[in-house]
Amino acid sequence: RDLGPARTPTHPVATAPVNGPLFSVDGFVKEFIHELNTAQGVALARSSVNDQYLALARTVKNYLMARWLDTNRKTREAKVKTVGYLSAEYLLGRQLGNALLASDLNEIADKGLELCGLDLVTLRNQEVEPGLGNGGLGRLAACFIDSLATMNVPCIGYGIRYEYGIFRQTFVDGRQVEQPDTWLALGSPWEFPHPDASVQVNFGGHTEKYRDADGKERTHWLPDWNVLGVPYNYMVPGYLNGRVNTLRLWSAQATKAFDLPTFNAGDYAQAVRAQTFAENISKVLYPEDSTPQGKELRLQQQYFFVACSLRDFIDNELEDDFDLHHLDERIILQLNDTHPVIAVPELMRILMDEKGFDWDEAWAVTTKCFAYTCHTLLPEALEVWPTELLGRLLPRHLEIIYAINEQLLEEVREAYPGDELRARRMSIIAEFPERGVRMAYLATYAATKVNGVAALHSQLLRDKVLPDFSEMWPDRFTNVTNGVTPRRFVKMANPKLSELISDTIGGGWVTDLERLRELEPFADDPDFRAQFAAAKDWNKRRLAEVLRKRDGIDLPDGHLLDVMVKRLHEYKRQSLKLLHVVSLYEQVISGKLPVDQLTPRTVVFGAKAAPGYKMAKDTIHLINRVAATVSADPRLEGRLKVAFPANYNVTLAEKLIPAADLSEQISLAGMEASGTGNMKFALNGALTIGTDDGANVEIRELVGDKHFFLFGMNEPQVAELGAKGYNPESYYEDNPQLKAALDLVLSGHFSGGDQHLFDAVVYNLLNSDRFMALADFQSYVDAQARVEERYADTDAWTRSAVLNVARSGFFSSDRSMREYIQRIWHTQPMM
Ligand code: T68
Repeated sequence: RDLGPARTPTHPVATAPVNGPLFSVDGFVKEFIHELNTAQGVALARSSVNDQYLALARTVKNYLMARWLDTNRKTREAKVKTVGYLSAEYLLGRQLGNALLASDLNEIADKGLELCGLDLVTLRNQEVEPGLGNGGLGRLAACFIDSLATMNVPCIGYGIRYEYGIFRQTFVDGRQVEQPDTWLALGSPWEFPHPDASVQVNFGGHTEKYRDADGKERTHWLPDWNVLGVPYNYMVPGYLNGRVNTLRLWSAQATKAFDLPTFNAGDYAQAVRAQTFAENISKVLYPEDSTPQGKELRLQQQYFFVACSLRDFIDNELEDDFDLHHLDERIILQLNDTHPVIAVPELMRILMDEKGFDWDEAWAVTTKCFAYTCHTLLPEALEVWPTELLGRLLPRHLEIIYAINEQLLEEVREAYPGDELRARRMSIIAEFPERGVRMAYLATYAATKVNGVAALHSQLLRDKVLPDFSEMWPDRFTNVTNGVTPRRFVKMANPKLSELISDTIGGGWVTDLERLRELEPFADDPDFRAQFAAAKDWNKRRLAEVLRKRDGIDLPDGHLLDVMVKRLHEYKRQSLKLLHVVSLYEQVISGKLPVDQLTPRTVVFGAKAAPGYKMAKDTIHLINRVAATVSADPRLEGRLKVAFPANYNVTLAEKLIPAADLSEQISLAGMEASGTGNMKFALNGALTIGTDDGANVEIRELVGDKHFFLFGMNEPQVAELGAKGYNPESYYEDNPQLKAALDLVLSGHFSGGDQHLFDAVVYNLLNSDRFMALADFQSYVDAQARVEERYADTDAWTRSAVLNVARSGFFSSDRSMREYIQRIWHTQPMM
């Protein structure tokens, strides 16, 4: 980036620190109207809600601007170590509410807008959330950068500015239909593009050897095409602390908008079309959660953002004369799953081919600069890139990966002489079903630390996914249990509960969540419980309003609100929840259960399915059909309702989670790495019904068995049953309640008499049931009976809910960040 000659301004205004608008209602109104008039180019009287929203966003941004510039300057001057968080996904949620909170502008904005005849809530609802992630992994990245800013830790989040984020889900006749997410269409007030700071990224071609001036053999990559990465900066404001970190997302642009030879050959249209090809790279987020499809464009995306980010940090964040042998003193690059792992050979390439390091020097630096977080246990979720593809797209990187692998295998053979099987097992290069690069192995070998995301997950990662590596390098492995930001998911999403908490124990909990413990004694205070319950009711009424407007769904009063929201995946077992619903319904309509013995309950599902995941889409269809049938059946007398609002996203989560009574966390034990929704529910006073899986284990330990509804097999039992041979049909034959539920689906009751519409879902359960839903069915139903019993005793329920809040402070992402800092990153907060 060309910053031009040094400047020596003489005007006092040019040398003064940047000043934001005045922190008062007057200052706010002035700035708002100014933005409306000069940036939007409209008068208040003629402005649309979108004009007003954009002007408001820019106004708030202007308040944060001085702090941002200040943060950047101070960080640069201090030359401290920065966290470079590398993530292909950031599921940010709406920005305005968070920015208002972080800058303490809520009250001023509210009053100021009122004086303009406008309503803050209406303007907030105008924002389209940037859905630049699939689910938990992307949302975790967003929580982490929020915590780092709040804790005054220098961090740059690096990622991709997808033009289309996660698809918008609609239902047509109960089936999922995907619509493009046009989040940029109405304007993007939160971003700062810097086309002048674009970075070139190369692809393809071949490599050549040559001798440098010292006679050393060196390699040269001669790529055959390239694109530009344009950085877009976003503010990441800390909570009331004056720090504003940066999220830098890269957008792909053609290096040459125009192909002159083609034009000269007479094809004008083709000459311009070259542009679209390059720009495809950041066009769309892959909606595949947990099952990467190995598509070429996806590898292009991964290399694209990682190459841009490394180049940006080295060229623009470090001093010109910085000695890269000490790179690890200035950055730690956190690999958010394997998606950015191509950064490892990329850094090796830069150091060797561009900076003249020899192999050992480059490897010594590289291995100090990376740490790797794994987010899964599913074998199909571990990325393996075919060498054919990788070599075609990134020939130099494949060479480097082969060389890294040779070194790894040498180390293995030295440590375990004669154990050739082990060497083959640990090879970064897989030979079957095709030759491929195991990205998790590459990451594990290169990283200083490898972590799982919950205690159980980290243990299973060591024992089952990477046993050879953890045996050879036990100290490299660690656990950091995930967390969630209390700013967005409690303070912002649950204002009534937040007010009650602050009135009771003061406001310090927002940045020191363990202080929620101080609420424990109030669980026995009837007055406090009444206020707590009142906040829950308020949240339910707010949700009812949202669902009525957004989805045309009516939420009945006084129901137990039973919520299962997460990606649709077989391992998460939405089908188990559905079987429970169908079973309750079946028992009532068959006369086995008097309707007045049914606890009034509304079950809410929210889930997107990967567009190519047939079983998941069929399950969505079935849920919708069951929802329609059950909710319309007069025999249920409004005592059981199933709601499935389309397009579950962060914005809806912020309304749904605070209203929930019961949190469904029912994955097969050993399958959910952590979960983070589970934490958000507990912190908002929902009780969990869950398996011993992921972070559920830790939630249960902390809130106590009495306040958590545990069911199902644990991980060793799952392994044992699998080893013994699992026969789902035997559960169907032996359990009349389960049989009746499945038979009702097979009868066509939910499909207008079509007896085969849901064959795929039902026979998958009966014949294979990879995630053992039928094995856990009875235990789940029994646990639901315990839920109903507790719910019938309002005081006992509320007491448990209060204790869930009071004992869940551990699940703040601030705590997660503290652990990364102390055990993995060794960075310092700035004062
Ligand atoms: C989730 N993973 C875990 N993956 O499933 C969840 N995958 O248990 C955990 O709490 C969370 O990560 C945070 O650690 C994902 O969300 C993906 O979204 C994903 C996306 C692309 C490819 C593979």
